This record gives sequence, C-alpha cells and structure tokens, in this order.
Amino acid sequence: MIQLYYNRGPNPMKVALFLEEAGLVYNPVAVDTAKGEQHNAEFSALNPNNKVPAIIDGDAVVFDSSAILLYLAEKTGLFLSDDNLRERGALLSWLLFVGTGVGPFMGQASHFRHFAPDPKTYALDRYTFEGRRHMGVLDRHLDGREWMVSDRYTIVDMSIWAWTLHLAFILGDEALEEFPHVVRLGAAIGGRPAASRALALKEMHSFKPEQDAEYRRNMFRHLGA
Ligand SMILES: N[C@@H](CCC(=O)N[C@@H](CS)C(=O)NCC(=O)O)C(=O)O
Repeated sequence: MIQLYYNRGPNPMKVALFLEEAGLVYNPVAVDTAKGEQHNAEFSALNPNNKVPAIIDGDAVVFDSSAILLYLAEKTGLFLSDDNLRERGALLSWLLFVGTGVGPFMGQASHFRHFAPDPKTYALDRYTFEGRRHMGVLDRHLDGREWMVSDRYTIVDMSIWAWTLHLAFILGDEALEEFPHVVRLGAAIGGRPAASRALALKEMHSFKPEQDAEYRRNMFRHLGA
C-alpha cells in the first residue's frame, strides 16, 4: 500500500487529491512540520530535502509534489494529457511552471505577508508581485478553457487547485476577483468528492497549531536555534 507523508500544506494536498481521484489505496502518515518531524532521521531518509509530501510505493520512494504527481499519473495512466508530443510538452511545461514558479513565489509571498518580521517591505512587494504575476499567467491561459491542458482534467489542474485554497490568504481577498478563471478552476475541482476526501486528511491528525518559538525554530531554520 502507498504511504503518503503529509501535512496540511498545499503540496501534500495535490497528492492526496490524485490518490483520491484515482481510487488508490493509501495510508496517510502525518508529519508535523511545526514540531520538526520533517527533520528527524526517518523522514530525512525518505526526503533529503526535509519537506512533505513524500510517498513510498513498494520499492519506490518519491519526493516533491510534481514528481509524485507525474509518477502516479504515469503508473496509473490517469490524469495525463492527450497522448501526443504537443500535449505532453504542454503538460510538462505547466506542471513545472506550477512547481518551480507558482509554489516558491506563493510560498515566499505567504511568508513575508504573515510571518516575517519588519522591515520586510521590499521582500513582501517582490514576492507578492511575483505571486500575482504567476497567477495572472495561469488566469490568462484559463480564459476560455475549462482545463489547463488537452481539454481534460490533469495533474496540472490538481497542482493548481491546492494553491487556490490559499489564494486570498496569500495575495489578499482582491485576488479572488483578479483571477476569476483560476478561482473557477479551484471551485470546479473543490466540488468533486475526491477533493473533499483529500481535505478531510487535514482534520485526521491534530497538527500543532501554535506558531510559537518551536514552530519558528523548525520552519524558519535560518533564524538559528
Ligand atoms: N517543492 C516541494 C515543496 C514542498 C514544501 O514546501 N512542503 C511544505 C509543506 S506545503 C513543507 O514541508 N514545509 C516544511 C518546512 O519547510 O520545513 C514540493 O512541491 O513538494
């Protein structure tokens, strides 16, 4: 059975959504990153980058949400693009655009908006600008299209859905009006039973809620011990 190492963040949720959509049997293993469980020896052996998600599938260990989505999609033949090089190229481009652009910039925008101490104006402005710019790229692509690739629901849409859950928190309520096509995609996926089942994982484990000194020590390691 697949072991899914997760917390409540957007990247594990993408993978939970795939597993639920595909009807794959899996065992969710909570990694409480606020308590520093991503840094223990057992988890470091699975993901040397010390972040969730990661999966174990038989002999295979896969980390990084984009890699896991692609691995599971190729393994099952589900939620991929149409089977031709043009569409495959589009799927890879957008999947990596989300993984290497949307994710990091939205993550940093969130950090500087909600967690970083002052002075932070320059960093907050830069990452908010880049987060909005990336959302704008997605929104323009989705204008007049139901899905990102091949007119069908793929792992790219799943990857974006996870970020739509945090859109207002990261970029402010105005983002909900600024990116109507992204919001529409998120709502379409959010209405699916698989999405509700994936989100239920967040409540399955009581993750440490306090953003106290222990949280900062484990999540913001540049601050030192
Ligand atoms: N590129 C990675 C990023 C993973 C990531 O940032 N995971 C967050 C949760 S959404 C995490 O584990 N944070 C804990 C930490 O930074 O220590 C992916 O797509 O899986």
